[in-house]
Amino acid sequence: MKNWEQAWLAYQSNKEYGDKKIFRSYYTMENSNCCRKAEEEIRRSCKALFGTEPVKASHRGDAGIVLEKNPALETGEEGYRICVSDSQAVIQSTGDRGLLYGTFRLLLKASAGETVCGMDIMEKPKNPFRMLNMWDNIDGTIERGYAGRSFLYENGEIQITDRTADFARLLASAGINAIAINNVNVRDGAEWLITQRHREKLKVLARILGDYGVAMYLCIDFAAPMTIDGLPLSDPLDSRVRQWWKEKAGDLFGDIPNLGGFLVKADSEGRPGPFAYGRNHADGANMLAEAVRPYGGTIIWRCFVYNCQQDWRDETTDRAKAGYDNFAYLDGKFAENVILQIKNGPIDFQVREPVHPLFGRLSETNQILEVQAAQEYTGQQIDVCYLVPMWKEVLDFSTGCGKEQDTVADIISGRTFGQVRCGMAAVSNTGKDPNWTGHDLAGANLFGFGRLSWDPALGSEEIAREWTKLQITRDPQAVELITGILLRSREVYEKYTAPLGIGFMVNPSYHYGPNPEGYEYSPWGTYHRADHLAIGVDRSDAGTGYSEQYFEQNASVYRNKETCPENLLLFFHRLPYTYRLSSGKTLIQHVYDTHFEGYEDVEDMEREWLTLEGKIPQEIYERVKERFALQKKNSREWRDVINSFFYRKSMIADEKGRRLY
Ligand code: GCW
Repeated sequence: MKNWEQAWLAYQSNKEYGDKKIFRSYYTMENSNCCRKAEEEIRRSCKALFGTEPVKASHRGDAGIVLEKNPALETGEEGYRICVSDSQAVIQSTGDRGLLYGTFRLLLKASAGETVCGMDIMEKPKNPFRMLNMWDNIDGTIERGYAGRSFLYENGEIQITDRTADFARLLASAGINAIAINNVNVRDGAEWLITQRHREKLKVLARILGDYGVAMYLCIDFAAPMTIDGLPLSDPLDSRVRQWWKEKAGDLFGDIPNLGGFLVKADSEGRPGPFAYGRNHADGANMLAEAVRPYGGTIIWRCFVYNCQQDWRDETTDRAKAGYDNFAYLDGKFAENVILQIKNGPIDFQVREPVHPLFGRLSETNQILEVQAAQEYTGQQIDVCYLVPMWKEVLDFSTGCGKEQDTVADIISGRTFGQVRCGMAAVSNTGKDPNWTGHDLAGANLFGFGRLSWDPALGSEEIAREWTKLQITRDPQAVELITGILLRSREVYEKYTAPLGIGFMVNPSYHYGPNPEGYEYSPWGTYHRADHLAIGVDRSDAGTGYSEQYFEQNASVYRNKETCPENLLLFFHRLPYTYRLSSGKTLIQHVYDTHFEGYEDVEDMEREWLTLEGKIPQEIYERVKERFALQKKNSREWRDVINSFFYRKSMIADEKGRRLY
């Protein structure tokens, strides 16, 4: 297997590494599975990095690396302390997973070529849940998958291959500790994952993940009692339904080691849920919570609920408001083992959206922030788009909820309201492609998600740089160049696609490429309502009132077009094309300028990439080169389609005299 097929665990040979004496041998008295995996990783990495086979020392004093539990430390189960002298690295934790995470931290530092001698750190994850959501279907396809087919399933069966453990290693090395293994849209046979039919392989999968400290979650079909066992209904308050889930939970938890619980998409985009019986989301979630409680299980319930059967002529229903309307009033009604999972924004993973207004409102409810590493609306892993800066904006957003620590990062870590079941989840961007993520540079999003969910205070740049060194090259110039591309990629993507927070000008269903009216008259509720004079939906207090779902600190900013951040202007306001922005430019001129610029930026990024030939692994160079050619085509198309659309609507020419069609 090629190094790059291990993504950021590539461990590219570095025989000149100054601190390699540390990696000559290791010592441990621990024998948990996690610890064994840590030992395995030490052997594997040293071989690849330094060409040496470290020995297991029989005396602590002789060893280069020591792994030991230390109950006196305040690391918690997952945290660690790493202390490195000139000749020995001591990794300690109160828990086994902490030893594994600590080992990965030390090894990744060495793999990045950084010195480890003198290191003295104690780190703990800031978020209890750091989870990946696979949208893999049991037939082997992946919903919104852009890196090939699924490596978890084929033809209706779970696949256990070398990739399974490799994936678990990747997750643990980035600090990810939970995974939902199937698509939240549970259909086409995936309903049966919770039956005996798949049990043996499910147990093996759970064990492989568990060895790396990754808890396994299953997405379930809310109507499973009907689908699987022919019950007449799936009303969460019906005693037969409750009993069915209790037995199901007993069966699953009794059999499968390392099962965390269920992730549920209910009453959303056609999935069944409690609404059919006049019940609410708390009724639904709590029923399942009661079933899994005896086993310490958790129910993660998604808040992506809205009317997807809207009539475009209806101007009063605002999809952006739906999440809040469906869940805010239920605060305090959910069982302690229920977590609500909330997308970063109120619509759907657009390149620019405001932060979801539920953050800060749920003071008595566990919550997880959901982001999408899969680049559904951000270039589909054809265009480069490093998402960590966007996720950081969300995490750093001050909700104004009245507590001293009021950012999204504070809330989802439990600092604000004292919750313990909370954290972050990302929709995975992986598949069967040898490099895991299709676009090699998309590896930075998966790694970045793990690192950021471990510690939201890490910088986008530091994560990008670390990832580049691990996965692509340690060559300092190349690292600077690639980091530079990553850091500006989202802004570039934003420039050539839908402007000023308007979103959704994409091709229906597959969501790649421009189509300004692709969703305009559809039932999905994502309208921009452009006419010949103006564009946008007034979501202020004078319009749909969406801005009023925020605490006053933010509501007052959003409801006025003068104070609304410009990159969200068309999300919150309906404005004429002649509206003047703070730069003095008209709105329409801003659209033209950013679209011409965005395309030029892509040309620049491509030009820079081409200078890397011979400096980085050839296969990576070639693959990314190909993607840049496609991105250039895509960005040119976006530029032309968007500019033409606005020109044709407004009939206002470009001030700079560039040709519009
Ligand atoms: O972004 C939308 C996607 C759907 C997805 C849904 C969701 C899994 O287009 O494919 O379904 O969101 O998050 O549930």
